[in-house]
Amino acid sequence: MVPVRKNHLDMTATEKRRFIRALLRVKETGVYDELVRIHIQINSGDYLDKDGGVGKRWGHMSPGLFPWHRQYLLILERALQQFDPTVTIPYWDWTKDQSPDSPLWADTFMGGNGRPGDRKVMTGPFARCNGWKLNVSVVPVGDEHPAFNGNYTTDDRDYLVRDFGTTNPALPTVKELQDTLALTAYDTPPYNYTSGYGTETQSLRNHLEGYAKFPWEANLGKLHGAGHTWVGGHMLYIGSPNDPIFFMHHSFIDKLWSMWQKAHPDVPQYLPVEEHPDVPSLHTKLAPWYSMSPAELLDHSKFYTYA
Ligand SMILES: [Cu+2]
Repeated sequence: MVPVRKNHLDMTATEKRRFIRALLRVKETGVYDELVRIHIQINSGDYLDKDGGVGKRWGHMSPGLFPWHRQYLLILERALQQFDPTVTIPYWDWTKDQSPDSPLWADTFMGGNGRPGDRKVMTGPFARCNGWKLNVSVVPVGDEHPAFNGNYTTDDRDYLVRDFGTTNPALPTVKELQDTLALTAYDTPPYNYTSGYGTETQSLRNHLEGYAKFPWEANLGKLHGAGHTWVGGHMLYIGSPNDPIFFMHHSFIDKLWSMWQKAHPDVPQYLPVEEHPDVPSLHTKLAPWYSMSPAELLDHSKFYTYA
């Protein structure tokens, strides 16, 4: 039987408790921090290579966004299941679940916003005072916007930071999501942060990632980007997996990818198909694991389903 990922709003108190307990165990083993390290390494390389020429952008500003994060989440999910086979990564549907008072941020689940001033998270299982210690804490260096900045340095703060609604006051709307899911091209050259923006071509990937927008939209940084920036704090930059909400955010992104596939079965499900110098092609095994390609990750239903 294939595990089922659920909207956290549909989970029982026991299911939520088991998810949190498994997360805390995986943190203890060091596997969690290893995943944070991998994300920083890959994300940094992706951003530094945003205009191409350095190597491949594996998981950001790249068609690899969806398959790369799918494999990344699967690694966490399997680690969680070693402790508790019933656990899956729930998702957060931020088009509907937008209140800071959502059960999402309860003390028994994800914990709340950071406190005034230093924005340190003080409640819930991921508060420093309750034992959640950041071992791979980094901050960006330089003036570039965090969503483009691949330069980082060690941060002395070993606690989680959140700052709801400050960098970005609005979570995504149903309309921007629907218009994005209606796009018919998975991605388009040059397969970076400019794909499908201000042109006749399209890029589901770049619109969902948040670097492209429709003429009626005011700001860049929507959908995937907006989820990160609304939570703020660690979710703003490359150390974002330090905040476990990262995984629930990306679980929803992963679900959206599968919804798009279902809605557009007759177009190429991944591009590029041919070998490409800057990004993974359909059959490129993804770094840093080199075990699965986008082609092998296209169908999630062999790994899990969505309720
Ligand atoms: Cu990422």
